[in-house]
Amino acid sequence: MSALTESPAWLAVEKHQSTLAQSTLSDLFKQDNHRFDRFSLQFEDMLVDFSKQHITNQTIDLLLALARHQNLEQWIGHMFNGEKINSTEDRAALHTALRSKKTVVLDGENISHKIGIVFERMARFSTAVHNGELRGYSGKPFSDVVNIGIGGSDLGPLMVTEALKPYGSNKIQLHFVSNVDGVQLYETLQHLNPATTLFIIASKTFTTQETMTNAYSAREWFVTHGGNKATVSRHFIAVSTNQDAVRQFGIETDNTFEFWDWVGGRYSLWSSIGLSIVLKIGMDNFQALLAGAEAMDQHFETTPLQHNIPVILGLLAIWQINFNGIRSHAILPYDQYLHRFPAYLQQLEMESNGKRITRHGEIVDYDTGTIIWGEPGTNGQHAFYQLLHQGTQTISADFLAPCQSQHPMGNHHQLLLANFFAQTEALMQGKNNQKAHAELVSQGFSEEEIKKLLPHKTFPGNRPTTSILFKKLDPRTLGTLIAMYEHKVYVQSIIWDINPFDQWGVELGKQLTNKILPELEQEKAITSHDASTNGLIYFFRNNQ
Ligand code: G6Q
Repeated sequence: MSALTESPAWLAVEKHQSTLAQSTLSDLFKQDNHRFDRFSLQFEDMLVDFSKQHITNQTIDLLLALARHQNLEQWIGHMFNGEKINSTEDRAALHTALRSKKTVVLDGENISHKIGIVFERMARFSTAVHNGELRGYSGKPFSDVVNIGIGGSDLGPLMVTEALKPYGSNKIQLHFVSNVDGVQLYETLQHLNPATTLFIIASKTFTTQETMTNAYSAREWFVTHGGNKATVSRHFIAVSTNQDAVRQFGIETDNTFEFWDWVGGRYSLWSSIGLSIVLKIGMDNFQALLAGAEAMDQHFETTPLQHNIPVILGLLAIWQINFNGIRSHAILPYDQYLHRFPAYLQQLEMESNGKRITRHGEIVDYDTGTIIWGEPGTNGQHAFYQLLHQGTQTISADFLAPCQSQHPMGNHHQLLLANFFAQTEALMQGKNNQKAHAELVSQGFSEEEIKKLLPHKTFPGNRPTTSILFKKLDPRTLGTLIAMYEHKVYVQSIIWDINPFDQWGVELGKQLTNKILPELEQEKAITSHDASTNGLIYFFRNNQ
């Protein structure tokens, strides 16, 4: 047993859970008319209702005691103060500095000043592209921008530009290429004109195999379809921390937008990795996105734990995962523009908290990261909600929706929200035998038919959900939402005593890829792997 799971704070939550498990969520609602007021928090235009979580006041008090036991308040301070909390890489995690209006100093250096310079360059660059001051080799203005990047250098800008489509300029069509599968680059390029296409090579390290392969192929396409080597520099720009590698690729320093090692990949959309965002929605909207995130940062840094939204959300996740055995969490946006939000949060949570070693190098004896997935409602309702309602595992979910549609049309939005509310109510209440029986009687079924159908028509309910409503999905609100989830993930990591800012787990596969690639290109006998891997390689070689 670890110090954490043996601690009085942990054991107290465990004991409380076994008592609380005897009542259902519906019971808890019946016992307390003020549940909604008690268990919901508001921040600016956003409401977070966690009353449909299986909790009482005591649950929150005990989880807060656990947070204090793990020194959560101090750790929040460590992050904002730029301490090297990414211990395995000996780095700070200062994505909050990118959106802070205060001056942030790291290792004696005013990093806010450096950030300001890059943001100014991004603004100037984007204006110059928009007003045609910067043009392609033929003299025509740019019409298309292709962001080549992967993981943190792709998912954030892609999610944000999809979410904020109504704020985007029609002058620029934005494309994202991430997969090393050549079909993605092929499908993107075949509709583009090299003379009016601008490529952003977005890579923190500028060594990522997928991104560099795509970047070299895009350059090859460019020089063989009308461009030439001399004009590459007008059409290729880089976003990176690795200036040397950028120069080696052939991109001038003037065309490079820097960021820094204290910005983690999956926390980098706020940095120059957001250049594609700026090109699409403009600097003012990007600043509004940053301002929304900063507002949430301040809330997280200064609000007492019991009223602190990311703290409560993080602790509820701990409650579900570690004390209620719920290891799958769905993100269900009732907003089509948020269709990439689940994928974005999947990386944020699973890459950050998918760890099994504590900060002190010990193997944990409790569950950490959870499985994050999801799709926009109402599509999910007609696909996988069946398992949420009647499957054998309990899955928790966040439901998200704006109160105002970006494009009101008839009663679509009311219908969308009616579905949202109905689903969370149904997941909570379920339908017992008695109710299902009465319904079948009223539908005219005979007792014999009812006997057969009844078990299939009942719903256990008691499925925990959190509802997040906001006025409108504008840049500020989106910034607030993303920062809220970033901090929620951080809170979980502190309780679990793990480092959420590294990602060593992606390394092993990369190393083996490098070993296998030459084997696919040769005729030599392959014996060095296990029988399955050898067999797969042979099958591929014989059929490629
Ligand atoms: C994110 C991860 C990872 C990273 C990609 C791309 O936190 O580190 O998703 O963003 O591997 O890395 P580069 O930006 O260095 O190409």
